[in-house]
Amino acid sequence: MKEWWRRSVVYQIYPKSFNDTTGNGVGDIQGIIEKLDYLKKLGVDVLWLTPIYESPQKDNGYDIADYYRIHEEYGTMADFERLLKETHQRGMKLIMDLVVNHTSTEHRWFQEARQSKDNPYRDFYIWKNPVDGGEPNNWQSKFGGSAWKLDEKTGQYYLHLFDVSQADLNWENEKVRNAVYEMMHFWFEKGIDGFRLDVINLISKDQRFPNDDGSEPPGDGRKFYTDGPRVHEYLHEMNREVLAKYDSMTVGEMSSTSIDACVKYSKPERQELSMTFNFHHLKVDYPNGEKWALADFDFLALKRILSTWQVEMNKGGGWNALFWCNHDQPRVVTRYGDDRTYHRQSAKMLATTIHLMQGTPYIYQGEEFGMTDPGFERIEDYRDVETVNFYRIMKEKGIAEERIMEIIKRKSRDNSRTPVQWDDSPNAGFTTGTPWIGVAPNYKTINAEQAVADPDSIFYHYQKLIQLRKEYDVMTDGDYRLRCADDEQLFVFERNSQNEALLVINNFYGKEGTLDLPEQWQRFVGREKLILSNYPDQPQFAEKISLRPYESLVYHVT
Ligand code: TEU
Repeated sequence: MKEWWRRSVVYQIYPKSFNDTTGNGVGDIQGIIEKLDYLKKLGVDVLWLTPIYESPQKDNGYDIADYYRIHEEYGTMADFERLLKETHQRGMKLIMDLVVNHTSTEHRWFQEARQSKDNPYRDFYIWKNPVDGGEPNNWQSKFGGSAWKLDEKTGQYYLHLFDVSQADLNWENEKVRNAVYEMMHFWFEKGIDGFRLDVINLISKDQRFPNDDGSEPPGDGRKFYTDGPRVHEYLHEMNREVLAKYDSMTVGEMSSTSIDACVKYSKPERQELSMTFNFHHLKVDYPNGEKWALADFDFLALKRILSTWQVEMNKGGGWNALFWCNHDQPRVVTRYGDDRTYHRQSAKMLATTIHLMQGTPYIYQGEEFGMTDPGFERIEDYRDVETVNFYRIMKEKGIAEERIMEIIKRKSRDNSRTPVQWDDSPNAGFTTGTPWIGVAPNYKTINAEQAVADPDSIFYHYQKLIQLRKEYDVMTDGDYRLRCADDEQLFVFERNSQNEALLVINNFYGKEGTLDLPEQWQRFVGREKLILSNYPDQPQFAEKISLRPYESLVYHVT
């Protein structure tokens, strides 16, 4: 079916932490195969694997050394081909992660390029001469420090927007683009169903490479490469040369982007991508836009941002990827919900909020049964390169260890990278060995086995959300309207299509609330049908509706 991905629900697998069958403490492909029936039971349509290519693992696979080989800790190409076959046999699809803004500095191309200035691969990367004896400009890496590294051998700097081990590819070079397209064909010819494209909106840099004068925050140079000058040209070329030749889906990860850009990336007529991830709703707890600082989340800003993206993307003809969690973000039930008293109610409410919007929903491994942040207190418990870099930079600035660890505990990407909690056995059933990162201490009470055995668990709420998406076209095709915009506790919105409508009511806080039913809905009293809730019983649908802590209700009317 054309554009099957509009009606699909995607499940993101971070293989390193998913399921280990060899006892080496690292998840593997065979471990994914052994959980396919569990994923089929949940009801997801598409699996997204984060990178499984050969990699030195400095950034857990987002530093690729060979796009054509499987990282040995995860298994072999034969294992991958078996996973793909078993996934398809269950009626599910599989997409891979495409990381082509940069490669590992251990990639053959970079190893060649650094040999000499006239090496044929030199222009696969971005090299600049020193300026005033130092870095070519003041751009900063997203993992801290300068975005330039001096290569002593040739006396030039190379650009790395992420870790120093991740050298940015030069997309101005047609040979780079053709090498990427050739590699994409290789994976499509194996039978995959699409790609998630890593920071794909960063691939086109302003070729002047100017200093950032700091006139616009954060002044780290990102305005000179984010949604850059030729990015749409490149993506349209990628679509023409590769994507259009397959019945595929693509989702672009857009770092620091804009609504206008995302409409352009995902508007079908432009023939670029299917949909986009943006992160604006996951920065409402970044004081002054700063990730590595603490603030409670701004609920009104959250409602406003999510609603604006819904309305503008719908108006513009774009398509949203809907998500709270991924391998870079803390677990949403800890971040925006309550992972203690109202763990179950708040997890279900958050799931309902995002799945009832217009777009394609993504579930991150373990989210479906309410995995939480692990609460690690010591820097020795962390593995993430971004976290470790932040820790080092803050220590160099003389910030107190206690303050640094308080921030890391809330913000680290490792919060979502602890092993999936399968059951209450040692290491939560993830491995018989020593896990590469610690297991969250609450695995004995929060695990998949317990969830599948409990009809009222978070797992079955996600299963129901997926079933409703198949049953009610309005969940996919309906428009979006925010109601009660100024309410500081309730997130109320409706979805309307030709002959049906949904009213979604979410109490975002652990206290009672009252909804004054929007006037437009009072005519439906007595005609409504409750299709989803997160308490065993439900309040009466009337002009005033009393809501319990984190209570979430979805009404359908025709
Ligand atoms: O993430 C892009 C990115 O900017 C993330 O690092 C995230 O926004 C940031 O860490 C939030 O603090 C992609 C991948 O998802 C991430 O895992 C990689 O580290 C990064 O690109 C480089 O490939």
